[in-house]
Amino acid sequence: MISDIPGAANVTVPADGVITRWRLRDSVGANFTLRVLRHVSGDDYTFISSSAPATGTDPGIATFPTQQPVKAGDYIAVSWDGTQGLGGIDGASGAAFEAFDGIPPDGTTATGTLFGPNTTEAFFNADVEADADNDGFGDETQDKCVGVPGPNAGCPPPPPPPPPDTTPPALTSSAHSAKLSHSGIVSFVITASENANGTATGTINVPKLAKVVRFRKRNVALTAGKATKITLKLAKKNAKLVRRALSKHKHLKAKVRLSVKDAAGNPSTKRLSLNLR
Ligand SMILES: [Ca+2]
Ligand SMILES: [Ca+2]
Ligand SMILES: [Ca+2]
Repeated sequence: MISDIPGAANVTVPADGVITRWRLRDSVGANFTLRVLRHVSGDDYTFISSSAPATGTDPGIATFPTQQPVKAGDYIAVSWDGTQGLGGIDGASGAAFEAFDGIPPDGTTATGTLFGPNTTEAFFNADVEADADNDGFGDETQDKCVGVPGPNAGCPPPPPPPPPDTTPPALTSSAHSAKLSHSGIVSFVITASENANGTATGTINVPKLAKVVRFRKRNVALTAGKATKITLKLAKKNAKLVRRALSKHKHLKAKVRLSVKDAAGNPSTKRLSLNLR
């Protein structure tokens, strides 16, 4: 366990931010971790965080990604379990370090032993990036949404999907009567609360003839909130028959039925009873 101490400015964090990568040089073995330490007093330091385990390269420089928030004045250190060799240079002018027994867990405070000055300088360093939105993602290379905090690579979570539509369209019409044209057409106006598609049809009961005549079924497309005129048409011979009954002052009704579904498939039916004139 090693950490250079005050005076070795290259291992104190200059500003609040996030460590985004770190390096080992001429180091042998696996299970090195980069530690962030916060000075308490004297030789006491609190261990704040740990990188993922890393394997050194000797000779050479090995670089590792990490994501460790830091505050100005924090220290960095390297932990290892004793089987590895951390690269360094002995007798470096001004070099000093604190050594800790074992590998203190994150969140604990441990007391180190000071070595130096003019002792070993260890070969490790780290890059700190600003984290202006304080989301733990370095703003230069990690944060995909700089200035907006969020847990997904520095971005806010996507909005939740809208709840499924389980409400059928509401159909309204104030039509109570309709004129039957000579060609056998009736029309009326209907409004749906949301876009809906379906069919319209209807019947006219002509009691005198003991006969029910039927309008041709037709497709309807309703637009949300828009009054839509629906026309239904009788077959030619039925039109003539109903016109004749009407002309004899019979009271006849067209029973109209609309069956539609919204985009989610929720069905809705509307029945109208129209006095024919
Ligand atoms: Ca950020
Ligand atoms: Ca962000
Ligand atoms: Ca709906």
